[in-house]
Amino acid sequence: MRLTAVDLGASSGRVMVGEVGPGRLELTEVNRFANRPVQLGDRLHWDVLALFTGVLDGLRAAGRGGPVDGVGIDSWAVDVGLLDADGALLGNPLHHRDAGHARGVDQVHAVADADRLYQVNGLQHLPFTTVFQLAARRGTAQLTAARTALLVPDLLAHWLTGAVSAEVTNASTTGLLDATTRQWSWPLLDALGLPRDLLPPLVSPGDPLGVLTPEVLAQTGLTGPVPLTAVGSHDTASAVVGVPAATDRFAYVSCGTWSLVGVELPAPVLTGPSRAAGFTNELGVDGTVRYLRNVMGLWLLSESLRTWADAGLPADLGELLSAAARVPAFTAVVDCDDPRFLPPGDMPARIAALCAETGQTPPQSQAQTVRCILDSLALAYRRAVRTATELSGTDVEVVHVVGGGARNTLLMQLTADACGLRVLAGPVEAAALGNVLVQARALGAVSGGLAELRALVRSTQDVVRYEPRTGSEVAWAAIEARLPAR
Ligand code: LFR
Repeated sequence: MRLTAVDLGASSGRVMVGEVGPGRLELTEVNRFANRPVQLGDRLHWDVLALFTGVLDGLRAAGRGGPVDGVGIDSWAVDVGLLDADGALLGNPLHHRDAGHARGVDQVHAVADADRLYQVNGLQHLPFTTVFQLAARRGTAQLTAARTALLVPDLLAHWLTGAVSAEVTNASTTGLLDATTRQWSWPLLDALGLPRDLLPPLVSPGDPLGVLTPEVLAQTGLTGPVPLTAVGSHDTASAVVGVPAATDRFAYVSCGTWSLVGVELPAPVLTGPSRAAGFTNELGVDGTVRYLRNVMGLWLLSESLRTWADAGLPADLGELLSAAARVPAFTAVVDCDDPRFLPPGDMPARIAALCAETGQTPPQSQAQTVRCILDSLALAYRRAVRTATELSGTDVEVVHVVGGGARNTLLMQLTADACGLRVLAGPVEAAALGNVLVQARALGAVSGGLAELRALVRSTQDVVRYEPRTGSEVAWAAIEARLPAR
């Protein structure tokens, strides 16, 4: 079966063709396009029409290579497009790195304090969660006119098929879904004064969403009917499906712009210590819980590169990583989760300021800055993996790293050293693989549960193994002691 996966990330979108069948899983990229956020006045937006165009171009390219048997969409989470009563888009969706969302936090906490909120939605506190975004926009002309809020993959699915739905893995990141019942939390919505019909009916990965409209078929040259299937539409949910685990005892790092670090569980952990440690209970494919925390991730590196390029400094990632490998370890480490790193801006300056604040010598060179970022990320992964297992009462024997960061050999070795565990790095395109696998299963090309889907990833994709180096535990324990846990 020949399936297309639309996988949208914070800096680029991709359309991939997956050839899937028993023993077969091959992915080919047919379109990659930039995803450039747009600052308009004081607000940061997604250019969602440009993304839609990239999707159409990708479908057209997919069709040139053979028949297209289906489509699935995944993207980053949280952000929504608002539709008016005519179904028209009310402005471009706001980007979660827009600082204005945080204004909604107090408004939400006024009706449900942080403890209560965690009991309901099980989410780590992030100031940009959809519930805060919507609360911050209460009373605006736009939200008043809105009749439907659609998460980004659901918005694209709507434009491709006409379907109006909310896929549950992504819905679980909004803060408006009850982590226990896995339904929209009407009491929370009512308390916030948000209309219930703003939120569309929930669907699950594997559910059929409809077929591409005649207009889309005409625009892409595809021959219908082409079914659109709900997948784990939250990219992290699809990426976790694409983890090539051979055991249940694994932790994962989905390593892209964000790093999502955690374990897979059958049920949420809604305890006070779990909330205090910033752990989230997002939903995964097949009823699983993604018990994880957000680590600021490669954003620290990509924003540093952007800052250097803007200043006319060398910004070649490969060269900087080689230079960083030669820098002595642990010159300085920062808390990657400091909220000051969230918005776009001058990361090297922010890193230097944080080092000075914590009594460390700030990095002097670009290579030292890169090394500081990588050491700090590995330290954050160590803490998150250990805390996830402690709080959930699980035990892991391996850390799987998937996503673009799996290519970063220095970061992978540091992660193995810091966690004191074997790291299996790859596949890079785990989200697209998870996307096509869930479609393939729904359409009958493969069968089985997550274990069978992961076995297919394992037998078909390249994975690189990193073992922790002897003696590293002493060094990492010392560095951990230098930086107080948040
Ligand atoms: C990763 C991701 C994270 C989510 C963040 C914002 O791409 O989806 O899981 O917390 O983006 O939506």
